[in-house]
Amino acid sequence: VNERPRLDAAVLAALRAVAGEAHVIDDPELAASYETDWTRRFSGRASVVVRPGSTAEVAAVLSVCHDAGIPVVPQGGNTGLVGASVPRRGEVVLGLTRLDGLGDIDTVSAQVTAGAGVTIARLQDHATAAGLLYPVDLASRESATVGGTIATNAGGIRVLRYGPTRARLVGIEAVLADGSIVSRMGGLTKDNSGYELAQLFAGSEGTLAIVTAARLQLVRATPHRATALLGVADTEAALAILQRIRHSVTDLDAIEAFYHDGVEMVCRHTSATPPFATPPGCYLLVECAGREDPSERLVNALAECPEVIESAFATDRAQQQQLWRYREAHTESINAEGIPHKLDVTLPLTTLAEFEATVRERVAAAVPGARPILFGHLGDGNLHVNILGPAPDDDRATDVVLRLVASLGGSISAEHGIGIAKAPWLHLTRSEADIAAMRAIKRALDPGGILNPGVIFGHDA
Ligand code: 2HG
Ligand code: ZN
Repeated sequence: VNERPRLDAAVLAALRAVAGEAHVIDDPELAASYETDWTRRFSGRASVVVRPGSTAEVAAVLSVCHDAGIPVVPQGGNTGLVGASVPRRGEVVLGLTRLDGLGDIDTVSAQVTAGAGVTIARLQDHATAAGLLYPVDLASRESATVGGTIATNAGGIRVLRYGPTRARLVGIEAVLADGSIVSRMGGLTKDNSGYELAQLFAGSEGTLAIVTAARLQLVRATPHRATALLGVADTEAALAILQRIRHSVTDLDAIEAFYHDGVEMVCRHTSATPPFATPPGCYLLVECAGREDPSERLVNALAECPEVIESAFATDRAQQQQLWRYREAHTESINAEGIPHKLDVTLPLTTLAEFEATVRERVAAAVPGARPILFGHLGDGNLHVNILGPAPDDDRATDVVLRLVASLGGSISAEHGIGIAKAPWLHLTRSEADIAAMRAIKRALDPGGILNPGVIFGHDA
């Protein structure tokens, strides 16, 4: 596993001719950061890391790999959490961060063309400077890229209002397994002329095509923001508030939930002070954003909610960021305590409280001493079940959690994808016919199976 697999000399020379010496990396130290994922749970050796600088170069690399039957793992910011962006079996890693072209904003259509390697933070700043908003937002914004977030159909904290990444996509440029380029970047909002490839590639996790650029729809800016952190008794109470404010409060952007154990851990790792003197069982972070100040409406709406035990409001950016830290620092604090099993799951709102109440004991029964930490996007019914304790290859806790999710009508992935991590459990929430249809698409577009092998369907599939 630790040996660097050797590429045929002619293939290596061809890759060097395409991308240039400097962008074909096989030096172990330089390659290392491409070979381990963000959680440290997944790692492997790449035969080589290739960093093409244009769509044409991506196409040429794919063409070389296709003809030689060499598998390729595409990688953007390497912030994925399901093991899909790092090599497993000596694949070529295709680093896409050099594709960082960012076009001028077309203010008439409120659209922009961005290269796959543009980071979400940079895209957001670019939109904001033009008085617009790129509303896909997630804690990894400084590293996560346009291409990676399309490949995973990333969600984040504002899905409630704006939908996931696929809702932003009005055009795509991508390279297919054989090196051919498909490009529909005209920015047409309506275009029913056959299969919609942009939407097919969104969420395909690098298994159908390599996204090299996209045409993205922006939205109106919402410069006024109001944020509330609430302490409530439990998930039931949080859901009651969600139900009440969801339709009554306009401009609702985010409704996030987390728990006492998570906040305690975040405070330990970030040296923040706990938000409330008496820790509540459950925390709810609610944010509104609009063209006018939404504070009063938010405060009034929450005053009508008897479930609120504690509350803190923030209207200036620094205070808001402080409240968000309790939520967003969960991921890094968990990583500081160990190598987690990360289970991003979604449930119908009708069974979510039952899931939350049951999952901890199920995990404890499966792996004594295992520590589940839950948080997530309550407004979307999306919980991130992080489990510390089990060894990286011990799947017992994962198995009980994903089976519980399936039995309660949920899905084993809400926004992170299936990757390598969840491939063995895909059948729990996708039917045989579903999987057969997906495989047929995969075979049609990538008959040699060179694009991100093992992802979604598993290695032996
Ligand atoms: C988030 O919502 C991300 O912060 C990461 O989806 C979740 O670390 C996780 O499990
Ligand atoms: Zn999330």
